[in-house]
Amino acid sequence: MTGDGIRLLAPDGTRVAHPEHAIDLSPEELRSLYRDMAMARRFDAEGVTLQRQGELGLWPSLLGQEAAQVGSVRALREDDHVFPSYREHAVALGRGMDPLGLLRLFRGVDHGDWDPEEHRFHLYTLVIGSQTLHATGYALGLAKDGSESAVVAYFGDGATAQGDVSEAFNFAAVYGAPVVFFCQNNQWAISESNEKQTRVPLHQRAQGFGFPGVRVDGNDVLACLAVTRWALERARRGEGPTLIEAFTYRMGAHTTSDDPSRYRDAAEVESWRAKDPLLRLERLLRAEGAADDAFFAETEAAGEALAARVREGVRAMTTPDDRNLFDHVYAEPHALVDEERAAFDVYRAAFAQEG
Ligand SMILES: Cc1ncc(C[n+]2csc(CCOP(=O)(O)OP(=O)(O)O)c2C)c(N)n1
Repeated sequence: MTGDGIRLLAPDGTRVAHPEHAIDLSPEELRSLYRDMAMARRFDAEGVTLQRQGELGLWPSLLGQEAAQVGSVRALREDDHVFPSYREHAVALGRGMDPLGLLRLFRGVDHGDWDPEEHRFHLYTLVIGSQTLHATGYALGLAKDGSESAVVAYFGDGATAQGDVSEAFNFAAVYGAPVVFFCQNNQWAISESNEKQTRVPLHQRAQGFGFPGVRVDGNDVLACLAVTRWALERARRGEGPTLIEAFTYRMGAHTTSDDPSRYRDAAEVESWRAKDPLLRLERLLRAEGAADDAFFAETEAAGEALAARVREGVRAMTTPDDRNLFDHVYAEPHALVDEERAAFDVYRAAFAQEG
């Protein structure tokens, strides 16, 4: 254990032994973890570019958080459920989500129209921390149905200052909900640093609610996978919730609307660059002879192909009929909604008359 948490892979690519969280992965599994991180990074970079080109309204970058997301999602079974925040693009890809589904939301052509049941990946949540309550309730429902599925709720360090998260922790603890609280501590809640958010390390907070909390090196994909597996197994055995604090760093801006140079030091960003999660696994793969130049070139080409596909897909998206705003307010027709739709039609017609 280092200050950065449970670690199985050091920044220089060497393995670190851990008595409780050893992991045994084949070279192929290691390569596929690398590939998933590389694809997520390329997809994310394309999100930033598309926003800069005016094709998306906003993009929250995951740069730096690939290991936390890819490692944790790899631990899930297909029947488990994910309740994400809004930065979980690598988790979405790991669940088999269509990347264009995410981009439609950020282009503003739909409200996040994916079916949460299809990949058991629920909707992105911008109301900070509220998905921890949804996840806890869902986990209790699964347990009451006799299911062995578990739930993972993703949220940031800033979310832990939100009342909803404490309520979710308490409820999950008291009722033994099969939920894993996966906090990506990327050090900043927009411009608020950790020091302004909490007086105790975040993982220690679980103790006060009566369940285990652990810190894991969030830039170490192996440790994130091993620790999430352990927490999910606890959940499945009926031992209740676990808090995982993945200690990581947001390398980019909070969103494309943010300028981090106004509140954080370039030296801090540089110090984290040395802990890059992809570089770390690349070093291991090369040192153990599990991947060669050809593999990295192929992976890069696959990333470029993904980027080209999403770029094309985004540009081909058509603007929806804005009357669909009224379509899914209620399951059944509703007089007030009909009235509002009619008023909207009158409003729109006024523009047509003006020419
Ligand atoms: C309930 C609520 N309060 C405030 C906000 C404004 N807000 C948007 S993102 C954010 C910071 C969240 O930081 P963190 O939880 O650490 O997640 P990160 O963005 O770093 O992944 C805030 C305060 C919000 N969306 N919802």
